[in-house]
Amino acid sequence: MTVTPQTLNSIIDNIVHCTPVVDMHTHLYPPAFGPLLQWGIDDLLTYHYLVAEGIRTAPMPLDRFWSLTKKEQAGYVWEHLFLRRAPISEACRGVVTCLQAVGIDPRERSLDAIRSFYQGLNREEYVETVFTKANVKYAVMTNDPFDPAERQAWEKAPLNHPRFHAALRMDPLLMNWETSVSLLRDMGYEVNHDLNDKSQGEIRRFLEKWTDRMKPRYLAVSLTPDFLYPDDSLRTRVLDACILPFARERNLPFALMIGVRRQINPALKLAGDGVGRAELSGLIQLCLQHPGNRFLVTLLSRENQHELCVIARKFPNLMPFGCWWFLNNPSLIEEITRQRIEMLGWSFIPQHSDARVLDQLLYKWPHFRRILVRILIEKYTDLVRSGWNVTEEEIRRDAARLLSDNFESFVP
Ligand code: HDL
Ligand code: ZN
Repeated sequence: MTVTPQTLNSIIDNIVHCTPVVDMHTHLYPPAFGPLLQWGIDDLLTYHYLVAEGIRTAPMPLDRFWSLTKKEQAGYVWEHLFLRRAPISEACRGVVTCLQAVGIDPRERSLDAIRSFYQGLNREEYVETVFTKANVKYAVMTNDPFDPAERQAWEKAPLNHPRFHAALRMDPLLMNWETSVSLLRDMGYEVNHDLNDKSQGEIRRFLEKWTDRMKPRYLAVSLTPDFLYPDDSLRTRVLDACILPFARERNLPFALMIGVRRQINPALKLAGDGVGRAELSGLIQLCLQHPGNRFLVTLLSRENQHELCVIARKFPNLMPFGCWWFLNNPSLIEEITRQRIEMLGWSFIPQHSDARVLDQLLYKWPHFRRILVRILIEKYTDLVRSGWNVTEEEIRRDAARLLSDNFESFVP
């Protein structure tokens, strides 16, 4: 049915909110992984984004803050960012959206009263409640075999939950070969520092074992802004001899997350990372020299976004995704998503949540959908004004591309 300018807004709003999303990058875990799954108000309030914001508002020294219990840390954040100030930042507003989504009275200021709501929940049922409310089909995790807690979880229970899919994350392998050698040796792989043929074979064995166990949707790495390729580093040799051929053989895309200046303030721990504008010649060479590989790419710096759109126009084996981390704010999501539609049409994945706490699906996706509705209303209105007639079925098809189909066709 052809839509009119009068009906366009409500049709787009309804379709975007009713279209399930695939959340292709998160730090969530299924209940079977035990304490790795963060959820509830105290985990929400101690999210590293809020720790960084909270520390700015009050004079508590960081070592004293880290000596507090999680509940005390949550109380500190609640006091300084919610009670003494309106929770106006995106991460603060997100907590408010989460509370509203589960029916907690927004006038409730007692953290203990809020806690009592979560204490009464069944965790397994709450997982289903959150995914249903957020209209998220499933979440792709970040699974790092170099993390002992992660390894232990996989050794205890294979992944068997329809709402959670794996992604094999391998930062140490590419960002810190020296450290990886001892970690891999501890795991029983006969590798050495000079990356000879034996070591290359052992890296492949590592990739095979964890791919067979995790059945990841894609391989992933987070790279610093100065990532270069090719160069005479061990990183280039690990990529060329091990990871890229393996990914091709297993038909696995490789997610490149570029632009993190890791630990610019180590005292902030997980909140201590920064951002840097990345040099993208390496990304261009990866796409050019490896046409048989598919690359999912997200960049952390706002200054790299237009360049990423241009590179994506040159390489169909590159799929841009998400408004990552410091970009996951309305003002930047607006700018980046408009740019991508104007230069790439529908051929990109607009968002991932990067959620670390289960409940965050209840804000990260509604906040994004609202922005996407605004942008699509503007873009379809422009199209109708230019003379194209748009049907409801076409809008439904296009929205599904952005929110799930592009991921599922690029990542079989
Ligand atoms: O490397 C990553 O996957 C990043 O998303 C980091 O986990 C970061 O700490 C984060 O949580 N960003 O939202
Ligand atoms: Zn992440």
